[in-house]
Amino acid sequence: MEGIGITVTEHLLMHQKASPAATGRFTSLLTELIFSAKIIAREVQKAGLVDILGLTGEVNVQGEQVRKLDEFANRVLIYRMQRAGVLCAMASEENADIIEIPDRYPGGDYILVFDPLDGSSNIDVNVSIGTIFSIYRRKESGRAYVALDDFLRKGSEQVAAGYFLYGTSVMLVYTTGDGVHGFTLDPSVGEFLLSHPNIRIPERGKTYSVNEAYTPYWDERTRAVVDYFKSPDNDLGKPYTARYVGSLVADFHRNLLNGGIFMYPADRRDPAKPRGKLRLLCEAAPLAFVVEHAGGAATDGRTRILDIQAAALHERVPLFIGSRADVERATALLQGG
Ligand code: AHM
Ligand code: MG
Repeated sequence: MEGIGITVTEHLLMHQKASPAATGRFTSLLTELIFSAKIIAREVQKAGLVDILGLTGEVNVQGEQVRKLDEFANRVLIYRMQRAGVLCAMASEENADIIEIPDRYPGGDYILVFDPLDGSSNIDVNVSIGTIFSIYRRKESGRAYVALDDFLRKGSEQVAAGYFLYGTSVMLVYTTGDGVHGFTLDPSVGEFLLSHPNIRIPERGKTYSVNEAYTPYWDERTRAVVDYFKSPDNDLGKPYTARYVGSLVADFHRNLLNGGIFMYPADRRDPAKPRGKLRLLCEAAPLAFVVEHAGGAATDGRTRILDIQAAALHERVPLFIGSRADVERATALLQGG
C-alpha cells in the first residue's frame, strides 16, 4: 500500500523467499508471536484504566510476587503458541517446568523460551516494559517427547531472538542471524512497520546502566569497572552518563540504538552465594544474540554469554552487554586487567 512502508509480514516473507529451505513454519511462529504481543500491548496500554494493576498475592518460581499483567502476558503466550502448530515445547520465566504442547494440537520442531513481561516492577508506574523471546530448533526431530536437554543449550544455537518493547510506542526488534531489524507498531493500521532496518550498535557508547545502589555488595573488580565508566580518564576522555530504567528491555534498547553498556553484575546480597539476577535462557542469551548480530558483545564478566552451556532452566548469570569496546573493557577489568 502506498506510503505505509514495509510491514513485518512482508519482511518475513521476503526473508522466507530468500531461503530455499524455508518451509514457512518459522514465519508462522513469528506471526503468532507478533499477534500475542499485540494482545499484550493492548492490555499494557489499558493498565491505568482497568482493574488489572496490583499484585495477585502469588509468588512465582523465582520467589517474586506475580503481578496481574505478568500473568496475563504469560497466559496469552502459552495459549496462542501452544496452538500455533510449530512448537514442540516452551519455557517461561513464570513457569518452573517445561510447558508441553498437548497432543490435541499439531506440533513442530521449534522451541520457544520467553520472559512474558520483563521489568514488571515498572508496570504500576507507566514505565516501559517488554517481552523477550528466544527460539531454538529441537535437537532431534521426531522424538516423541521433549527433554530438558533440548532447552539446556548454548545461546549460540538460537535460530532467532528478540523482544517487544511496550514504550512510548510498541516496537519489535529481532534477528534470525541476518541483521537486527526494528519495527514500530502503527496503531492506526495495527501493523508493525520496518522503522530500524539493520541496526548496528556504536562501537563505544557514552552511557552506562547499572543499579549502583548495590555497590556495597560488589567485589573490588566490579567496583573498578563502574569507576572506570565514571572516570574522566577513561577511553572516552570523560565520565559516561548514567541511565538506569530498571526494565532490562528498555535499558538494552536505548543502548542498542545509542551505544553504551548495561551491567547486572554478581553481588553478595546473599553472602553465602554471590550471583547475578538475570536469567541466562530467557533474558541474557536472547539479548546477547541480538547484540552480537548488531556488532556488540555480551559476557558474564569472563565468558561470552552465547558460549555458556545452560545447566538449569532458570539459571542466573551476571551480565555485561552492549557496545563492543565497553564490554571488552569491563570484561578485562573484571579479569584484573
Ligand atoms: P523481572 O523479570 O522480574 O521483571 O526482573 C528483571 C528486571 C530487569 O528488567 C531489570 O533489568 C532488573 O530486573 C532490575 O533489577 P533491580 O531492581 O535489582 O535493579
Ligand atoms: Mg525479566
